[in-house]
Amino acid sequence: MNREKSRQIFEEALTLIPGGVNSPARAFGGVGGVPVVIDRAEGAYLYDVDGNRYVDYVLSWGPMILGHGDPRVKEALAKAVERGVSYGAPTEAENRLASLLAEMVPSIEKSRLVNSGTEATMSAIRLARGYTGRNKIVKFSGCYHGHADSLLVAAGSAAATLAVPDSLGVTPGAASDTIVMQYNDVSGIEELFAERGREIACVIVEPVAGNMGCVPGAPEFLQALRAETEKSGTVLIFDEVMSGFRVARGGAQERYGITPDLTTLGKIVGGGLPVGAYGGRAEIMNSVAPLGKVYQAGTLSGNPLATAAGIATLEAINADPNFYGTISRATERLAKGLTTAASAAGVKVAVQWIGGMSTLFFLSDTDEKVIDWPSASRCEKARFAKFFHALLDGGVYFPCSQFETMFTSVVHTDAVIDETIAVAKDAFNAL
Ligand code: KE4
Repeated sequence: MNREKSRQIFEEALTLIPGGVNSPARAFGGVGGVPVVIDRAEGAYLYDVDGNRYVDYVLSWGPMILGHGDPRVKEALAKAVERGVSYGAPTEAENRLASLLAEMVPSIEKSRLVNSGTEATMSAIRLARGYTGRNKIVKFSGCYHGHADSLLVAAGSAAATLAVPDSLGVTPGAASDTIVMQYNDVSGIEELFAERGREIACVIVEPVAGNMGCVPGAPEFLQALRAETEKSGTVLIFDEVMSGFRVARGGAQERYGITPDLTTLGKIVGGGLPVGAYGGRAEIMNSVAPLGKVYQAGTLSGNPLATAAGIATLEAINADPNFYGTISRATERLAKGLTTAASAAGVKVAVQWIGGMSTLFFLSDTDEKVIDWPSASRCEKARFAKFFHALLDGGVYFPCSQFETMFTSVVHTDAVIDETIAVAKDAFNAL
């Protein structure tokens, strides 16, 4: 496949932007080679600057659950831009989006819009510390919650791919109040809370982890988190930036039937424009300025274009009673097709999936599934890289890391999935 123009444009990018990318997750660090420079997108497809077409399983790392170029979102944006781009003052649309969040995620009694998932998690942690008067926070290795200082310890996602779990520039002071535990380890959590529960302001967790690849939280693990945090007066934060509106209409908390104290959102909530949000019990949210003494602010928070795209996306989801059935069926077809193709080629894999999230893990000889960061990190990364490039040359665009999650949209039809499986069969056989 000719990608000469991509190569030239990326060569120039390297002279202007660190690593040529505005986010390390896009740098092909985990797979090698030159990133594809995208020209446009439509439906389930990306088109690069050399005119090549790819079935897109990255979907902007999650947001594009309607597919690219949904007419309802485009119309909402066109109307919004006619009225102005940004005011820095209250708008009715912000009420609409906040009420959609409260309706779709009932644990969110009040919410605050920000501009990214990182801002959402950073703010939620500050709020939990301000509300409880405690300093310690708990996160889990392999989980990624954005790049706030206190969270860049044993992070997953790009940091894991770059094998730099602790970022330079994060001071010992910023990291020292963060306790890192093992995902899905119930006894570890019970022991920690027995010993230190009263010190802990919050636990932040991806209820369905997506940043070590797709690793659903075990029900007993999430139930233990809820029980232990309840007992110790610790704030439980479900980071649903990725799983929100993706694994169910009400996110992972709806699927698992567990109510967190705070939820963080991003990606789909902005329909591809920069929106993050955090919200939860009014009693806690009322501690946020200007009502309370936990400060958080943002020039473009609730921006009219971003809220228009977010509202249009959530309303499109709500208009289709079969939305999540469609998404799950597409993911299941993909998972089954990949598993069958790998087995036929004698390649050891596990496809782990839930709702619109999935990951094809190239398992180590010793593992039969991926349940935490240690098992994820034992996967055959070199094999994934080879498979990734064979797919890419066949016109299929997977996330460029074994530790990322694939996403499906409502326009990933059977024909689109079957087209992917045909390419995957050749790619497995070429390993
Ligand atoms: P952003 O700041 O990138 O909007 O959100 C941070 C974040 C928070 N929480 C979870 C569970 C997340 O998955 C993310 C961001 N996800 C990565 C993909 N694994 C974004 C890709 C990137 O960093 O470019």
